[in-house]
Amino acid sequence: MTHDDCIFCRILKGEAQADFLYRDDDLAAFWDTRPAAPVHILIVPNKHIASINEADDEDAELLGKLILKARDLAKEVGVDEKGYRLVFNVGKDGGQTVYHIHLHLIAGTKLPIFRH
Ligand code: D5M
Repeated sequence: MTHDDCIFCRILKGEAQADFLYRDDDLAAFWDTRPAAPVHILIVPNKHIASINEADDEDAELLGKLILKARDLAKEVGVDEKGYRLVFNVGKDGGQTVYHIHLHLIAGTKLPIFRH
C-alpha cells in the first residue's frame, strides 16, 4: 500500500534518502530536512494514509503507536524533561505539504505559543 509519487513512501521503500532514527513493521522516524527547531523528527506510518482526514477507525492503534514512539524518541534525544511539541498538520490551512501522515516532534528551544 505505497504510492510511487509520495516522497515518504519513496523514503520508506529506500528509493529516497533519509536520516532514520527508528524503523519497525508499522512505522519509521527520520530527521526533518527543513527543521523548525533544533530537534525536528518526523514519525511516519509505513502505511500510506494521506492525512488525518483519511484515517479510518481501524488506524487508531497505528496512530497511537506514532504518539508513543514520539514519546520514546523525545526521551532518547534528551528533550523529554524540558518539553516538546507533537503536531499533525492537516490540509492546506493546517500547513500540510506532504500528503502521507506524519507526526512532527519539535523541540530544543522554547517554542512559541500560537494565538489568533
Ligand atoms: O510537513 C512536511 C515536512 O516534511 C516538512 O517539515 C519538511 C519535511 N520534508 C519534506 N521532504 C522531506 C524529506 N525528503 N526528508 C525529510 N523531511 C522532509 P507538513 O506537515 O506536511 O508541512
